[in-house]
Amino acid sequence: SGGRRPVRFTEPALAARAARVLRDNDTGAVITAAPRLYPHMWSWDAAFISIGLARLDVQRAIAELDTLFAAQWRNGMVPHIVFTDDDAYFPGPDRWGTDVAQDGPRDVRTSGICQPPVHAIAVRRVLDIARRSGPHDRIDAERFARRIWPKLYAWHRWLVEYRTPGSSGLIAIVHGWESGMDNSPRWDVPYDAVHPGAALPPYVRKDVRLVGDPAERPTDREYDRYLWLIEEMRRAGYDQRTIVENSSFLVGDVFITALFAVSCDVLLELGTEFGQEPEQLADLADWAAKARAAVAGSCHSVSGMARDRDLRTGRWLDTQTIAGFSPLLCGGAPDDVQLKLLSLLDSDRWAGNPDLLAPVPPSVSPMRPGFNPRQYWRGPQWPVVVWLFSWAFERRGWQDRARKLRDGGIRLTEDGSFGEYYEPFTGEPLGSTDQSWTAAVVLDWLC
Ligand code: 9WN
Repeated sequence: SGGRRPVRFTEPALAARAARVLRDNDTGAVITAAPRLYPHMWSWDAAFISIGLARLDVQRAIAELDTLFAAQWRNGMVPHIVFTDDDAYFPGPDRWGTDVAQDGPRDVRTSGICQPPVHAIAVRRVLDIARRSGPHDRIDAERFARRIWPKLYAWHRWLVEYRTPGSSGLIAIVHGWESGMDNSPRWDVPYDAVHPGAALPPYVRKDVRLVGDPAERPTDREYDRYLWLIEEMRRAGYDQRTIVENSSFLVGDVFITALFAVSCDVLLELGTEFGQEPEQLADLADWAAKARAAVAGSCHSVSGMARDRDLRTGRWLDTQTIAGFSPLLCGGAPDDVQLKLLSLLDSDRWAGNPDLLAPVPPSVSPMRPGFNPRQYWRGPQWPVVVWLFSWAFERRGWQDRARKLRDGGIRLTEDGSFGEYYEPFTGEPLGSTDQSWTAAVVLDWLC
């Protein structure tokens, strides 16, 4: 592996490079997710980016989250993309056609789906950092937290109102992009049931031209399905009830459900501190408990791994991926299940695999058939996912484990390229470089 990665920056040099990536990706209005491949604001990227920004400039961190929430739909949904006027990304705002949506925002163009609810976590982190950085930052961040709280609450309420159909208690997604793990093998079975119709308007991908090797991106077959689902939603006028009722893809996402549980906890803590309405606080406690129970209830009786559920067929999806460790993020699984998951995580099937350059869990187990070390969510390691587990472990009081993941995350990224994802054995950066959220989580680890 040394051959491919001759460079190892010292921590101060790495932090300086990370800060430069965030500055360079700043258009003045938003920090784009990546310089060429992703020239817009993405929802969960913006949350992580604000955490990194808080280490540099609390005002700028606040502005980023304010910009995202200015694009919040009137029904509460936080859209997965807020478009800039750059047209280098496909599908752009015209293809999404959300202008027909009744609930869409008026002044900005957005996509018509959402992404994982990590925003309360970001607000909490920005506030904590600001409180340590000085009285002005503290006052600004407290004002901001009060101001954004009702918007966060509305976003969480939207997920409960529109996205917990049926009895599984899992939060449902209507497109793999909503999971943030687009082409994860988690979605292979449900995508097999998506049949792009003849009415799918033709399109030309732009992403494959912007990466070193198109094989690092999803396939054309996958893109046909991604685009077909957009077509279905467009035809439904982006009406949520219609979409959840009819779309050809409806899956209970266990990873989102776990993040939702812990985000509700965080939002409840913030709301308690800032004296928000008791009824709303009670809602959050209730939503967190239900989400946690749904995650625990999804665990496989033998492996202990948490599972997604295809809500169109009612079948559990047994594909083992990083999402199987979701109960470790939010807690609530029985002790024996939790122990099983922790030892699995440490084993050679996951983070303990001796061939990994950095001992952090890949998106899919290197021992699983179909594992692809170079393709997107089918094998590579993703620094943001490592950050989420290290953050959650710290919160749960598992300091040693949190530290190990943080150190592994630095090992993975110390070449200073800020890859979108990494080949787990060689540490080669893949997808985009100078990816904003990678730079942001590295900054958070280093400060
Ligand atoms: C589609 C921006 C986003 C991330 C996702 C990641 C990737 C987009 C794409 O990039 O998805 O939303 O075009 O591949 O999978 O998690 O938010 O970084």
